[in-house]
Amino acid sequence: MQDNPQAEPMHPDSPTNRRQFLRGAALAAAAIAAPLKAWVQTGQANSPPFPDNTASQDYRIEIAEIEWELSPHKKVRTAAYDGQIPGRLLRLTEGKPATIEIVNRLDRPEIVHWHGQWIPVAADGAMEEGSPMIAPGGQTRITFTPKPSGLHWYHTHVPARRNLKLGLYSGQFGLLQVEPRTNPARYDQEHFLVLHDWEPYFASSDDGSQVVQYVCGSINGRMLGYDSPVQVSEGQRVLFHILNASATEAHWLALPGHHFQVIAMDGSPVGNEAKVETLRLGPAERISAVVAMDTPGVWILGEARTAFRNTGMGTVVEYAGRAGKPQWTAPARLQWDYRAFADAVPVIRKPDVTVPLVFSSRFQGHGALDRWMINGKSFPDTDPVILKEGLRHRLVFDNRSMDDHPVHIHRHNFELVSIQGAAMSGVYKDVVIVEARTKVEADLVATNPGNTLFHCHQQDHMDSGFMALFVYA
Ligand SMILES: [Cu+2]
Repeated sequence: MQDNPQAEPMHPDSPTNRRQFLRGAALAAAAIAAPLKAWVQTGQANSPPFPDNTASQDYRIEIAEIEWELSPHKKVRTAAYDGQIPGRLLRLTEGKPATIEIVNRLDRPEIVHWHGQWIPVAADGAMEEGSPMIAPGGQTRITFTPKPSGLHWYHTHVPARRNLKLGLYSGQFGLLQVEPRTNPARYDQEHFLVLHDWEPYFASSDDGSQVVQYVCGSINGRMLGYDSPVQVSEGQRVLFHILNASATEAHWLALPGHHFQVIAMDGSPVGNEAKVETLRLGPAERISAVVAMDTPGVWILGEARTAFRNTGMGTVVEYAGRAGKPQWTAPARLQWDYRAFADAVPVIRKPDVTVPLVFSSRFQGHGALDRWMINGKSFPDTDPVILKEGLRHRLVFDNRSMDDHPVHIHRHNFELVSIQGAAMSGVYKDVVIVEARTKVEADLVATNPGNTLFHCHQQDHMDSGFMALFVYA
């Protein structure tokens, strides 16, 4: 494990890459504006934060501009779903057809992507695949059969480019929980946590190119200290379903005195339900983890890095009968390795086809966003990848750049089969962080014909060419 950068212990407050260093500096200054004094009841309870509409598989989503209160001291104007952030939790049953009506009250075209679902192009919600856009003031109705089960989400798929009001910089995201026919998880309560960064702005990185930074962060649309606490009792097992809905930032989470037993990633049960002290979620990644509540107190569940936590990215876990100021203790190190959740003995399979995908960037000059390339070309000029139905395609993600990339495949998932040459199995994902200067291999079995978009989920990267279309032969 020594040679794997994912296993390198990092102090929570030391920079983990060049961009984080830069951001840490800017955020430290911004943090002063985020007082942690008012642990108020807001009425926007953490539990249950969402209406539970299990009776019907039919939903209506309205996209409109709103003013949203992240805290009594911080309001943002943003586009959102159904007047709330995050949008409503949609609970659907696997295999039972659902109809969703989407109304666009904005003055620009929009589109809603069903992230993690293996559904037809017409419903998937990616214009690059050929899904229809929803006209300004228009509406559409889509029908699909939810599959697979697990924690997924829905979000806008419009490019933002230099307009930081658009795409995932906005509040257009919500959770989709697809219930399996049988639910084997053992827990006393279930909580959903959605991370997001707010008030994006362009800043210069140390090499002169532009990157996006943020003034504040939230969990379930509220800054730390301004949401109702997660209320637990000693001895309970609490299942947290966590989504990172940030446009560009990976986040680290910790709950002092507790461990997370990871049971699923991106909605798929993992080969080994390992217990860890810190979680890392790249943009669009999901983790479902059980926490045994065995350290009574009032705790902050938050970004493990102080600069980010101080922008508001945290919530409070409060044991019954305990009161007082929420406590924070930094984890000893930031540690995350997908291989911890793999089968104990890897199942080795031979691919039918190997697909090399080399990621690189080109500096576009001072004050400009880098241009991103797959196999030397930027979208829309990237070469399409040809999939053959029924075959196992080994995707070789070769990241030759200095940035980490959370790469995402639409309408399918893939199984991680190696990281830096070490074989693994049993971890299925639809987003994987390929760290700077590393190689990850993942097997995609082509079972859902139709155009399939592959891209980096970092909004500024996908907008700058980091996309390719996979098409069935
Ligand atoms: Cu990227």
